[in-house]
Parts: sequence; structure tokens; C-alpha cells
Amino acid sequence: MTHKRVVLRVVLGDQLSLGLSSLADLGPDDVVLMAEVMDECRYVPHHVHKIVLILSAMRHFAAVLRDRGVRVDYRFLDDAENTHSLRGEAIRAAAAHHATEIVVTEPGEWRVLADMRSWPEACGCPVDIRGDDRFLCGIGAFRDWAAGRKSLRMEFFYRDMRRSHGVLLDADDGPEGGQWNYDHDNRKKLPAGVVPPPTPRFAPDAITRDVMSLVGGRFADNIGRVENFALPVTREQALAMLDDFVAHRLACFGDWQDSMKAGDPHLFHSLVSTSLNCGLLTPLEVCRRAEAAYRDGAAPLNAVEGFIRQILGWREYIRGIYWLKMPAYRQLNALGAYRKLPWFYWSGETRMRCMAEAVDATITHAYAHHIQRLMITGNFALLAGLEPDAVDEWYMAVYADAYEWVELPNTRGMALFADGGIVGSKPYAASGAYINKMSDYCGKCRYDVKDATGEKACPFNALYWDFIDRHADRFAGNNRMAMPLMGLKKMAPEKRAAIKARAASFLDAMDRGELV
Ligand code: FAD
Ligand code: DLZ
Ligand code: SF4
Repeated sequence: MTHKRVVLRVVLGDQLSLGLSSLADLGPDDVVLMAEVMDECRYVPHHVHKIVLILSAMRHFAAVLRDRGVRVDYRFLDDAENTHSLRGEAIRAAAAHHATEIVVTEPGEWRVLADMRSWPEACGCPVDIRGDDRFLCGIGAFRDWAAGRKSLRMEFFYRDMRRSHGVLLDADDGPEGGQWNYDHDNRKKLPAGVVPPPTPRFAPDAITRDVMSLVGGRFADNIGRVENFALPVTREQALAMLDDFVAHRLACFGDWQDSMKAGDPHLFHSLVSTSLNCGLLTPLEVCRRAEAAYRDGAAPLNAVEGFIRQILGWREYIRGIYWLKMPAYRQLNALGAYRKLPWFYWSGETRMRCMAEAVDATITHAYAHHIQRLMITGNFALLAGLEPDAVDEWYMAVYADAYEWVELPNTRGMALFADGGIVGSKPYAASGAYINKMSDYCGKCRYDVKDATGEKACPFNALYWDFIDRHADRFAGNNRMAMPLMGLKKMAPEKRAAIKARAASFLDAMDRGELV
């Protein structure tokens, strides 16, 4: 007896796009497999909002496919026979449907791709792993771009992306407005009187409520509370988030992109990363919407260019670096950082108001904006020499938009400089002065941002100079570090010694688990 040709199409939890390459040539007898599995829910201790988001968005996406007449084999987390691994579910489904082939879009994480390479033998049929063309720069295309270059700076990649995708170009195919980069306009502090608009919250429907109770029960020890979950879980909701951003926040995005304000982690940011990363939005449509707002006169160029740079530039570049450099990238620790992660990263219990603000937002919303991630929690980890594996695990666990392809180069590369300068030409190290300039945090902090050595001195000040001192030899040849190295050289020896003593006593107290 001969079986029909049944292709099993495996769709992962961050592949929820109707235009997905693995769904391109779907036949009437094909089956789509979607599987909720424990392995993916616990390979890091995800924030509960991340698990609710993925499982609810998967269930909604399965319903959309079924409405379109697609045969979906959906495996729930509490199914008794669930093997709790993607591989195990692929094996079971291939057997149950007599699959003659498996088709899947390449996953977002190296560990999953490595596992998929064993699927042909395990499942007893060929496995076609297709490129993920939701990204605008394929893995091979990035490799070609990188080949032979001495340095892989984002800026040049971004310009090529603008040109090749025809985004924000003028009539002569040059950059709109005559410049590629408007960053110098985008570093303002939010004035005290400006109140950013509220950001949309999406009330959970019956599907999401079911998932919330499942996740609340199974992952009670994970960070966050399911009760305040309000993220977009459908394409319609994701589009509503994008509409709201374009209508109410995009115009101010540029000016206050780097600003921080106590009690408001969202400010004028878009909040589209969770939807982009699980497939509810595509990067090109988001960039086109922003460009249209500029062409219609609804948003200025510095805002729109600044926003598009994040998506067409940084997001694609970061993903390119991940696949270019893995698996070795995951082991890099160029600055030899070995201090254990302090507990306040998980609890928010610290006297440093900037850290408490960033961690509290993270616990409450599974979100903090880019400058909080880079210049507060990331900067502290860099200055204090926290161990990159632990820092990576934290960033992977706490944010609803975290997947290794985007988390790892941002954390190990951009924030920690543990890649030795692949992503950034210099470390993003800053003292309290920067935080004070860009936020309203310091005024009510227990520490004094103007002091570096006293009992109440802002820890970021002593840690900053201690960091420069510890790595002075390494940075000696780096032009971009000339200023701080000169500052260190000019510092009176007694002051230098006092700063080092303050840094050491602060770190000792932190290591002992004292409230710092
Ligand atoms: P906006 O500020 O409105 O920016 C718009 C979009 O640009 C984002 O949605 C995102 O898709 C993209 N973007 C902006 N900056 C970056 C960047 N550096 N890398 C990649 N995409 C970018 N982003 C993630 O999506 N997942 C992560 O796990 C993640 N981890 C990070 C860890 C660290 C240490 C740092 C410094 C940054 C990290 N980022 C991560 C990048 C960035 O902070 C988030 O994308 C952003 O804060 C998401 O909020 P938003 O959608 O409001 O972004
Ligand atoms: C993040 C996540 C979670 C929490 N759960 C699942 C799941 O149960 N099933 C699934 O297919 N995907 C899940 N995901 C997303 C995967 O972790 C993601 O596809 C891989 O990390 C590759 O990017
Ligand atoms: Fe942070 Fe220092 Fe400002 Fe306090 S004084 S909020 S620790 S930068």
C-alpha cells in the first residue's frame, strides 16, 4: 500500500507569520505541527509574561490557520502524551501522519538548529530547513557583507540596507534629508513637564486567560506575575500597538529615545519588539509605516530615521552577528569578568535608584527600554565585572522579547564588551554623570551622584574609574578611549587610591549580599 505525500510543517512559537517560508507551498494534505513543550518553557527561567505571550499567541495563530482550512496538529502543554521536546513532538507527529517530509523555517537559536540537524534520522524522513525571509538580510547575505571586512560596524551595514531596500532615500537614491544619521538630535533629556501618552494594554480573552492560569500554576516560581499580562497576542493587536505608536509616540521617539524617567519605562518607545520577534509583525512593514508617517508630515526625520535605524539597522545587524559568530560567541569573556550576579537583579532590592527603577520595570512588565538595558543594568554589569554567562541568563529570562539571536550580541557584545569589540568599537561604560544627565533618577537617590569616594558616593562613579583603571592596558591603543584614559592619568594618586578603595568596599558589601 502506498501512502499519500504528507508534508509535516513545523511552526515554532516565534514563527507566527502567515508568510512564513515553511508555509509557502502548503498542500491540502499537509499538516502543520505546533507544540507547546516544557523544554522551551524552561531552558531559561522565563518571565511568566514571556511564556503566556508565546503560548497564547501560538493558540491564536493555530486558530487562524484552522479558519483558513489548514490541518493543524496542536500539542498542548498539559497533554498526557506530550514528550516536552520539539524533537520528540516532531518524531511523534511524523509517525502519526505518515509524513514523507518535514519542512521547517530555520529557528532563531543555534541550540535549536543543532537539534534539528538530527531530525532526519530521528523522524525517518528528510527535513527541509528553509531560510527565514522575515528578516531583511539573510544569514548568507550577512556573511557575504562581513567577508573580508576589518571591522563590522553597524553604520555601514545600515546604509547598505537603506539602499538595498529603498528605505528613506531621496530622489537621487541618497539619504533623505542629506544625512544617513540623525543621532546627534536624539540625545535629549525629557523635560520635567512632558508626560508621555499611555501605552496600549490588551485585555486577555478566554484563550489568554486559560494560558495565564496554566502558566500561573506551572511557573509560580518564575519572575513576574501573570495577573497584569497585557501584551499583544494576535496580529490585530500587534497592528493596534503599531498604529498607536505611529499616531502618538513616533514623532517624539527621536528626541527622547535615550531619556529615562522614574515610574515610566515606556516613554515614547514603540513596544513592538515582542510582536516582531514572535512573527506577529514584520520588520519591513514596521519600517514602511514609519516612513509613511514622515512622508505625510506626521513625524520629523530625526524621529523616523532614528526608529528605522533600530530595526533595519541594529536588529538585522545583531542577528547577522549572532549567526556569523556562533557557537564560539557564547563563550567569549574578553574582559575576564567573573563576579557573580547580585541578587538585586532578580529582586530589585537595591538603594541605587536607577537600578531599582530598571529592575522593577522589568519584573512588572517584562520590559525595560534600550537605554535602561544598556546604560543601567548593562553598564553596572560591565563596570562591576559580572560574569557574562549569568548576565546573559538574566537578560534571556527577564524580557518578553528575549531570544538568543537578539539577546546574546546585545548583552555579551554591546553591553559587556565581552566580544572584545566585534559589536562596539568601545565599551558603553558610563559614570553617574551620564545617568544624571539623561534621567530624573539621581535627585531622590540615597547616593550622591556628585561624589565618587565618600560613604554615600554614587557607586557608578567609583566603579567607572576602577573599570578604566583595571583595563587601562587593554584600551591603551583604542582612540575612542583616549579621553577617559587621559582623565585617569591626570587624576591625583590619592584620589585614584580613594576611588579604588570605594569601589572595592562597595563590591565587597555587594558580594556579601548586603543592601547596597
Ligand atoms: P524601540 O526602542 O521602540 O525600538 C524599535 C525596535 O528596534 C525594537 O522593537 C527592536 O525590534 C529594534 N531594536 C532596537 N534596538 C535594538 C538592538 N540593539 N538590537 C536588536 N533590535 C533592536 N531586543 C530584543 O528584541 N530582545 C532582547 O532580548 C534584547 N536584549 C537586549 C539586551 C541588552 C543588554 C540591550 C542593550 C538591548 C537588548 N535588546 C533586545 C534591544 C532593545 O533594547 C529592545 O529591542 C527594545 O528595548 C525593545 O523595546 P521597543 O520595542 O519599545 O523598542
Ligand atoms: C519561547 C518559547 C516558549 C516559552 N515555549 C515554546 C513552546 O512551547 N513551543 C515552541 O514551539 N516554541 C516556544 N518558544 C519559542 C522557542 O523557544 C523558539 O522558537 C526557539 O528559541 C527558537 O528561536
Ligand atoms: Fe544611580 Fe548613582 Fe544616580 Fe543613584 S546617584 S540613581 S546610583 S546614578
